[in-house]
Amino acid sequence: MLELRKGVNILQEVSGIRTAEQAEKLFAERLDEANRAKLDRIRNEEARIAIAGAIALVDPESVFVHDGSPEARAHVRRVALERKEEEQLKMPDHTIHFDLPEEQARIVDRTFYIVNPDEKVSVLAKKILRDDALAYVRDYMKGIGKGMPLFVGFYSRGPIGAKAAIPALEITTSAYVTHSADILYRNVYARFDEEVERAGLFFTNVHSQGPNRPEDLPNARVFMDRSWLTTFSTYCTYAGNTLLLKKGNHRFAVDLATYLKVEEELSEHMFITGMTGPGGRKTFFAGAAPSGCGKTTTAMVGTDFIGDDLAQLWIAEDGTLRAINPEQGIFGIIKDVNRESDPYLMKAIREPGSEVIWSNVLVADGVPYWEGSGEELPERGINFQGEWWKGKTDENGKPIPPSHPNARVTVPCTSIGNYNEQLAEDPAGVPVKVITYSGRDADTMPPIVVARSPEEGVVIGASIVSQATATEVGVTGVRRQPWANAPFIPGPLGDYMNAQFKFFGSKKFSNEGRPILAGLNYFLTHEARGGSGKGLLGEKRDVRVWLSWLERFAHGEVKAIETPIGFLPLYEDLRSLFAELIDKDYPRELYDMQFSLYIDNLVARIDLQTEAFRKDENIPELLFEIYDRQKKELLALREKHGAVVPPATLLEEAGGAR
Ligand code: OXD
Ligand code: MN
Repeated sequence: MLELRKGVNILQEVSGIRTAEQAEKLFAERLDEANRAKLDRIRNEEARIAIAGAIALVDPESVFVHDGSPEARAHVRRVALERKEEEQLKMPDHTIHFDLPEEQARIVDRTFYIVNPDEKVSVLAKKILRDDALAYVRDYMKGIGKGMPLFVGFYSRGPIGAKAAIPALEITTSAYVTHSADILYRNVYARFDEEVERAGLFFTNVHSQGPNRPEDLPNARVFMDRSWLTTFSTYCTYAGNTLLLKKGNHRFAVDLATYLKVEEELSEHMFITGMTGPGGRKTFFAGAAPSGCGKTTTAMVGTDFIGDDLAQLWIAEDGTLRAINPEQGIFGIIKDVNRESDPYLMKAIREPGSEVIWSNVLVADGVPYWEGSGEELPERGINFQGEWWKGKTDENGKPIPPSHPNARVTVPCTSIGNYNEQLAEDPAGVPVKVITYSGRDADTMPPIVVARSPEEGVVIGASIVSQATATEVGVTGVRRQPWANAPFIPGPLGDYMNAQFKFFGSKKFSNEGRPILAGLNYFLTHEARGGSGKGLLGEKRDVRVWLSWLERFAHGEVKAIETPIGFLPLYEDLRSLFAELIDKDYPRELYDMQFSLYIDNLVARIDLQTEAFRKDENIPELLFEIYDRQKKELLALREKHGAVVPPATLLEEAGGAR
């Protein structure tokens, strides 16, 4: 359930600014003439009250209204340097920002949804009661920005005017956060009122890093008020915790899609990219993967890159699935990024011409370095924990890596060579034909499997499991990661799942427009699949082949083997794509290791998921029916052919390819 405007509006309550008159009085007192004039262009009363409320709450020294002009953008960059939130690097327009050593990722233990009494949230999320959140905001945020500048920014989450785009306010004492927003989001100052009118709502984000001292970090909080579509973020700087236009507002968008736009829209943790197929046709993909599992790399493998992290999807009047990227830049992980696997990104960050904010990498003589770059690293420098030298260890004797595994680069998409700006800016979105779901799965799912029906596709998404990554503080082990969106699903998973079934099963799709849904897994290892080598069975460059096979399949140009878990590719088709696209030999033994069904692993996975989802409430019965059916079919296969069933046997069982 989601009820907007329910309960006390915390920003209004704590700031005492509830009416237009109070807001106007505050502006007259606190804004200089130039900024008051800029703010006067924004007429939406609710937005003016929220902005005034944020000013009264944070109590900054000055207020800067960001009108999106080049001068305003330059001002933000200048203040970021002056206040030492960023430092200039050797390359023009490149800066470095460091987050505190203990805040190198999302602080999931201090991230909460603000809820009203009796409101349920996802079992995978943390919640705080409205009254407790109110007390926190009052006790810790009042006056938190004393002596600091406050930036008021207006952004659109998506191409302005797109059906699924939503405008948002980003109000922060951090010039770095505003600078990041300027790279990652479209400024909508000039059309803010119009966009609020069209979308029917806007998001409000209020942040202050306060004094940014390690000792304040236990008090750091990220709050998302579902009812008032407002976020609060304190005592932190890492963009995943502070630039709540990104994941904070994504969570609200998920909520809106789940409860108020059922069978109309979805809001997903997905990249969007196009592949050029035979005859020059373009086929678009949207793919989910947990943070730190290669979404950015996959997106850039396409010929028409649109986005690397988030997707707003809807069913258009013509029955096609449409997608927009709410962002226009990337906040990408910079580990194992090198010329071979990420040529476009490397060009953008290693050659002049792009604006780049680096964070938490190693800097020596004004040049940033990171692990897995394929370049020689300096022996000394400054990194996320201060001075660094080769061999330096932490207090437990563990070696400190030169750059943090969750170090990032913030880059505009226009700097990426294969970005299709024209399509990415089109409010009509791109037509998506293929949906993929991935995780770091070492032993169970084959590299590609296409769902036999939209419902089975939803179940592939529900069943993602993945190894923890460096994107969340203090998280380890293999975890369930439903739709790779779980950290951003506010309500119960059953509600979200229901919306997924309704959306992908919708009759509004035309035959041509209905997408295929597939699992994609690059992380199978030799060890788990009876190989003689070590580590991963495939390479990053294979991704092009997997996507291209899906492209062909979506157009009905290749046949496949039907199995209990879905359709698998035929060896010959893959072999010729490997040869044609990446000039690589693809031995049959490798295919067999990758595409044999490891029945015990698959059944164990189904059991794990069934048990976990059974503990949750209101999970659609359809999920369990599909698991049961698949399990039965898998056990029958094992009975007949043993625990590991090679694709040739599966083909025979299926009575040929189809
Ligand atoms: C991100 C994340 O930064 O998912 O995109 O952590
Ligand atoms: Mn992400």
